[in-house]
Amino acid sequence: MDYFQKELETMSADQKFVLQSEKLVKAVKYVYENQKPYREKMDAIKLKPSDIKSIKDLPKLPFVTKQDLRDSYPFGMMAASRRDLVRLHASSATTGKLTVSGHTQHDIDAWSECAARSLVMAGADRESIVHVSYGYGLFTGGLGMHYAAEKLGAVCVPASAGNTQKQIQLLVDFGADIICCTPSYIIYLTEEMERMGLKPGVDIKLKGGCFGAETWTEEMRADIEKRLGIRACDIYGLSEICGPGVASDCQYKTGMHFQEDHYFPEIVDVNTLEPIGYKEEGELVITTLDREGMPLLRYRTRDIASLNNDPCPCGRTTVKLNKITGRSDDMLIIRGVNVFPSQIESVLLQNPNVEPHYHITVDRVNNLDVMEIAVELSPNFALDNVAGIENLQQKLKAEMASALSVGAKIKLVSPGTITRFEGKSKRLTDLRKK
Ligand code: DLL
Repeated sequence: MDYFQKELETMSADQKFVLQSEKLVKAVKYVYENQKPYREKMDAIKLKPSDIKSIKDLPKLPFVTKQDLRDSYPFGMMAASRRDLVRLHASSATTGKLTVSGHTQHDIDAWSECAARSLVMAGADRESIVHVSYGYGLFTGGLGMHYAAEKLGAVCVPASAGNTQKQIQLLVDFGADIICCTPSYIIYLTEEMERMGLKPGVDIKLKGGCFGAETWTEEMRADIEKRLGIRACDIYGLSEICGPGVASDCQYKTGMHFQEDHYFPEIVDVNTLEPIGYKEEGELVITTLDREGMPLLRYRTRDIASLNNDPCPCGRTTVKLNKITGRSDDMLIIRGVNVFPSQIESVLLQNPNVEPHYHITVDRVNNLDVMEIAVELSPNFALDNVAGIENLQQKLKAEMASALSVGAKIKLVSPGTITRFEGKSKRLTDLRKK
C-alpha cells in the first residue's frame, strides 16, 4: 500500500482549489455563527462571511493567537455543543493556562485519517505492528498515533512513554516494524539497544518511524537512519489544530506533505504578518477547513518554517512543509544575534566525536550575554586524551562562532551524563529570564 487515501493525497491543483474553497466558505460561516470571539474579530473589521468566496480570500481573515485561546479558557473557542464534543486535549503550557482543544467524532476521524497517511508514508500497512511510545493523555502524541494505527488496520502497541527496558523487550518480543516517538527518545532507545548488544534487522525488526513533537535536524535524522537502518520520517502537528499528522515525510523526504484537504497552511512574514512565497521562511499559520469542535481560522502557530511546492517522486501533490527550524518563542537573542537551538544541533552533529546529547545554558554576566553548550563526547573518544579534548573544544568553538555569528563556550562532558528524555526534550536553560 503506497497511499492511505490516494484520491485525496494526489488531487490536481484545480481539484484542490475547488475543495479547499468550498470548505473554507462553509467554515467561515460556521465559525461566524458559532464562535463568539472570532465573530467579534470579524465584526471589528466589518468583514462578513459572504466576503469570503474562495481560498484566495483567506488573507482577508483576522488571525487567532495562542493568547486568544488562553483568554477564552477553557471552552470559549468551542463551536460545537457539549453534546457533539467527544474528546478534549490540552497542551501543557510553560507559563499560564493550558490551551484546550475540543473534538467531535468527525474531527477525530479526520485527524486519524491524516495520521494514518503519515504511518503509510513511514512504511506501514495493514500487516504492520505499530509501537507507540509517545505519551498517552492530554498530550496528543499517544492517542493520535494510536487511533491512526487502528484506522489503518495495523496492530497497535500502546506502550506510551517511559520504562525504556520494557519498551525494548516489547520491541524485541512483538517485532514491531514501525515506531512512533520523539526524535530524542529514539536516540535514547537506540543507545540502550546498542548497549544491550541488540542488532537492528536481527533482534529489532523496525523499518520506519514517525518522529516529531520537537525540532530536530537532518544530521539527527542521518544518525538515526544509520544506527537503526530505518526510514526516519518527520511528523508535525499541534494540539490546537489536532495533533500528530498535520504534515509528515514520505520516503523521499522532500518536505512534510501537508494534509491540506483538512488543514490549510500559510507562511507569513514575522514582522509584517503578510503571506510570503514558497521557500521563504516565516511563521506558519494554519486554518482548519472542516473542523467542528474547535475550528481555527488563521491560527498563528509560532513555528518558523517554509513551504515548498516542488513535485515529489511519491506522486502526492500536497504542498510540503520544510523542517521546522524553531519557534519564534524559542529563538534566543544572544548579544543581538538571533540563534535557534537547531543551528547549534546542526553544528554538533556534523562532528563524529560528539553525541546528539547536549544542553544550552544562557546567562548574563556583567551585562553581557554568555552561552555555554555542554555536549557529550562519543564513547569512542579516549577521556584521558587531554590534548585531543582541547583540540576538539577549539574546533567546535570555531565552527559554532562561524555558524551562529556569535561566540559560545563549549563544555565537553563524559558519555551518559546529559539527561535523557522520554517525551519532548528540554535542552535550554535561559538564566536571563530569572
Ligand atoms: O507535539 C503533537 C505531536 C505529537 C506532533 C507527536 C508530532 C508527534 P503540542 O504538544 O501541542 O503537540 O506541541 C506542538 O510542538 O507547535 C511545534 O513547536 C512542536 N512540534 C511538533 N511537531 C514538530 C516537528 C504535539 N515535527 C508544538 N518538528 C508545535 C518540530 C514540532 N517541532
